[in-house]
Parts: sequence; structure tokens; C-alpha cells
Amino acid sequence: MSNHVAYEPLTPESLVERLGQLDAVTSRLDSDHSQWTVHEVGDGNLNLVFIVADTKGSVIVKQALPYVRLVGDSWPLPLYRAFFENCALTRQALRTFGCVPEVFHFDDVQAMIIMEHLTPHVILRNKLIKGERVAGLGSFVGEFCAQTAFRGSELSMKSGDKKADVGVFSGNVEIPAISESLVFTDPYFVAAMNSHNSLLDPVVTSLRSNIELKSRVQKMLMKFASNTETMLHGDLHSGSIMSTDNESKVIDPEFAQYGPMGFDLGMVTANFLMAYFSQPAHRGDDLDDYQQWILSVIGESLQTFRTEFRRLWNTERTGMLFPASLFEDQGHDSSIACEQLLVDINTDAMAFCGIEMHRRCLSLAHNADFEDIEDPSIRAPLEARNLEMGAQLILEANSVSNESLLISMAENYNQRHIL
Ligand code: SR1
Ligand code: MG
Repeated sequence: MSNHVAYEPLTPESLVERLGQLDAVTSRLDSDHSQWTVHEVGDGNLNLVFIVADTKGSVIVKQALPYVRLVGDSWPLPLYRAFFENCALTRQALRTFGCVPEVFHFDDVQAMIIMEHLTPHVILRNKLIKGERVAGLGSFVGEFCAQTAFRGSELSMKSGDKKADVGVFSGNVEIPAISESLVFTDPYFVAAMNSHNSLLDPVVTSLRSNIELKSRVQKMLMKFASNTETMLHGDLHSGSIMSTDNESKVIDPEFAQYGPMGFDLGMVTANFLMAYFSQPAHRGDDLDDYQQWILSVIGESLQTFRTEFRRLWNTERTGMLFPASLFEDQGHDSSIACEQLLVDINTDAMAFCGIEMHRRCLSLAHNADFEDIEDPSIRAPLEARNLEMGAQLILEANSVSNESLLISMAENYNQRHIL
């Protein structure tokens, strides 16, 4: 497919004809196109995703649509977002060594990325709903968040390189605008695209009347929109992780933007907590064991984040910030500065975590952990625990200073009868 052909959404029927000569595809599949199978498997909110396969191999073809797939063409969305997703994938590949799918080809005009097909990996959220475990998940998540946070910041990057990259990503306006409204604003008033389980009305009314809560969330939005500490994944949840029983990869960084270092860690923690709170509706006898396992993943990811961040601080602090010339070269220990930064990151992460816990029950784009619970009367008390804990995290983010406190808080809410 050449850059001279105007953008056209692919179909399973047109794909072979249009991509059949592309090296990125042909070098990985059989030369006999008649043997190729094409399946559209996109279950996300925005794009087309195809698996193209034959007996020799397979690739993923991801193409942006000019509108939000979840809503339809009444909500247009620029195709150029694929450019930023490709930028994010290639940067993450350099910063995390094998944690993201390899990009084989990018076509700007077709808004299309051809990349590694992760197989037999499946979407982590589905595994969590089924009660499956993934060995090493917590340390994978913690390392991914620490490496991307550190290596994408001026703790590691040269000031000019980082500023230039902030400039590149500043061209991506519509995608951050989605998060600005759907994540930070819509949950806290009766916005057009919102929906929630009506049995939650008393809890929702109380959240929406809490001026202190809304103000704290808007302060976090201010940080999210104006603090360019590092390049974020921007939408790190259990649907953006693909796993086998012992290996995980992060996918789908199309919400990448520059933002505060605690954002991804907070978002992913929220999604683990929502998996935790939803489990009573999904599990039988193994409920306690499985919930404990999810909490252990949360604990391990937060702990690993700090360990990996400290390691990078001591071995890769080559950027403009906290230079060795100011600390080690003067015979001064910089570890206090590192620990203070980790405290700030954790405080931000806890507040972002609470906000994500709210938006997935109140705004557009709920998550399957709760939505798959068909009976609203079973779902509501579980969602209520999640909403109430989210509020406490936002209001008391700085006092949830370690994973033990977070885990105890979750265990406490898990016993509550709110509705
Ligand atoms: C209109 S997009 C809705 C949500 O889907 C994406 O995965 C992001 O989470 C976004 O907020
Ligand atoms: Mg996504």
C-alpha cells in the first residue's frame, strides 16, 4: 500500500489485496496469498485491528478510524493519532526492552501500524475475569512503569531532546482531550455520555456533591494537562496488557502524551483494584485466594516500581535533573532526593488511581470487570465499594504512602456493606 493511495478503512476482504505486496507482511507470511486468513479482532473503543495469518506466521494490522468506534461517526477523531501511537511504541521499545510489540511498518496516510502478533497472549482483563494467574505480573508492571517514567524524563534524557519530543507530542490534541473530559471531568456531573448503574444513585449523588473531591480531581487534571515530566502510556489498564500464564506485554499506547510520572502507575493500580472488587461476582470457592493474588500483584508492582526507579537513579541518571555534578561529585548523597521524588510520585499515583476507579463506573467506557456482571443488584454493592475507596484515595492520597496501607484499605472496603 503506497502513500499515494488515499486513506481507506481496511476490510477483511480488501486487506490481502491492499497489503499483499508489503514486505512487512510478505516476509512473515507465505507467498501464496490465498492461504492467508484475516480476522478483525478489535474490541477496543477506537480502531480496527486485524490478525493476518497463515501456516508460516502472523502479523497484526492496526488501523485508526476517522471517528470513535465506540460511539460512531458522530464523534470524529483525527487519523493522525496513529502517528503518535507509532512514536510511543518505538520509544517504549527502546526504553523497556521487549515489553511492547515490535513495529514492522507504519503508514502515515493509511493511519496503519503493522506489528508483531503476540501469541498465545490474551488480554489480561479477560484472564482476571476468568480467575487466571500470570506469573511475574506485578514485577513486570512495576518495571514497565519505572523504566518508561524514568527513561522518558529529564532524569535520563538530554534537556533539548526531551523538549523536542514534548513539542512532537503537543501536536496530539484530541486524544488528551478525551482523557481530560472522560476521566477527570464527566464522572463528577451529569455529562451527556455518562452512564451508571442506577442502584448506585445515592453514592453517585454524594460523590458529585463533594466540592472538595471535585477540586482535588481538577488539581490532578491540571497536573495531567500541564506537567510534562515524562512520556506516558496514557491508558495503562488491564485491557492494554496481553499475557500468557508467565509473560506479559504492554500494547496500545495511543493515549501517549507527556504527563506526570505517577499517572500510568495509578491507572494500572486502579484497574487491578477494580478486578479485585468485582471478583465476588466472578468466583466461587477460590474467591479469597484469587483476591489475595490480585492484591499481591498490586503490592509487587508498587514495590518493584520503587526498586527499579532507585536502580535507574543510581545507574542511568544522565539527564539535566539532579545531576551527579550537584550531588555525588560533591560527595553528597542523592538518595534522599530520590526518596522524596518517589513519595511525590506515589501521592500522584494514588489520586490518579481513585479518579480512574470513578470514571470506569460513571463516565463513558466502563470496564468488563464490572460490566460483565449482568445482575445490577449484584454489581452495585461491588461498584459502590470501588467508588467509595476511589474517593478516599483522591482525598487522602498523601497518607496512602505504601502498598500495605493501600492493600489494607482495599480489604477493608471489600468487607463493607455500602448499599
Ligand atoms: C472514546 S475513548 C474511551 C476510552 O477508551 C480508551 O481506551 C480510553 O480509556 C478512553 O478513555
Ligand atoms: Mg486502548
